[in-house]
Amino acid sequence: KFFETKKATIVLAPFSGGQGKSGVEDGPKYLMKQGLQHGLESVGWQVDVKKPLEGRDFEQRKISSPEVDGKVKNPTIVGEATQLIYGAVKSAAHEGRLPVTLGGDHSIAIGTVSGVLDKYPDAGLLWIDAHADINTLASTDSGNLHGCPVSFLMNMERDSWPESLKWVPGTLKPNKIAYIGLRDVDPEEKIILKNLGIAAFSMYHVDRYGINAVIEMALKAVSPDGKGPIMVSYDVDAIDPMYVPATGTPVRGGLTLREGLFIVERIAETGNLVALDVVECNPGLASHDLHVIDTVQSGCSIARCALGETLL
Ligand code: Z70
Ligand code: MN
Ligand code: MN
Ligand code: MN
Repeated sequence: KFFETKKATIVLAPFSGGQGKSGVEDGPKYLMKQGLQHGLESVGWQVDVKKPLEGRDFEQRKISSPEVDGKVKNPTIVGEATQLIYGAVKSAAHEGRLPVTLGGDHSIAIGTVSGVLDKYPDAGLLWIDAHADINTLASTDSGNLHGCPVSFLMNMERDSWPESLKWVPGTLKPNKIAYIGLRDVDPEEKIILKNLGIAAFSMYHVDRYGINAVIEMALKAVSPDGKGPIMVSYDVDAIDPMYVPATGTPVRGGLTLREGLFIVERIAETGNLVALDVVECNPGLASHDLHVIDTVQSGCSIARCALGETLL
């Protein structure tokens, strides 16, 4: 049992520097306005809110002084922002609270996962995403760091890292991560996944075995005895754009909304969840208001289900 009393900390991470589009930094504001905090309270959690990026001007810096280091975009602000998020998540975890971090783009998971691993070094990580986000600085074609967080978390090619990211401990082991929802993985990422023997369940596996079997296999992969702490880093683009249209890189053929919620309901049922990220909600990319509401409500549902809603 990881929580004596049900206390959570919502960590707001309004950051867009891991990719090129604007709007994803408004994700936390929309999720909060939709009632995410009240939703978690209604499921029985005491909730406080931390704003580690408050008063910083990352968005301004990204726009007014875009940085390119080789092919990597905006490494300085990504390093600074993720280190601040790391501090907030780490302290919440050490206080015995469950951090729920709201992105922002997925580069913020460099901070959240590192913070969680500081408290729970053997935590298993479930990465729910259409994308593998495991490019190295050598393999990335886009140069967007939201496509690279897992390679930093696993300490891959540290010699190539920008100065700003050298704070990252990089202690995640390949047998402690499993993916669900993959369907847009770069050729070099496929080679990395294969070489490291990482448990990766694509949409093919969801269709082949069903979501229930896939989540059991993913849990088994990261925690064979079923007792270890579990962190979920949930990119909303794992869910099909027909349910979650307002995201930076929509890829058709994704999880149904029910499959997407079932994953976190099942993890809630284990009682082993120790942290959650909900990332890549970009209200600015909606073509009309209903798309914003669908996307933001889906994000709120993910958080409530992960923290125990619908369990009788
Ligand atoms: C590609 C890259 C990515 C999200 C795009 C895409 C990565 N593999 N992740 N959108 N959420 O740029 O590295
Ligand atoms: Mn992602
Ligand atoms: Mn993605
Ligand atoms: Mn490449």
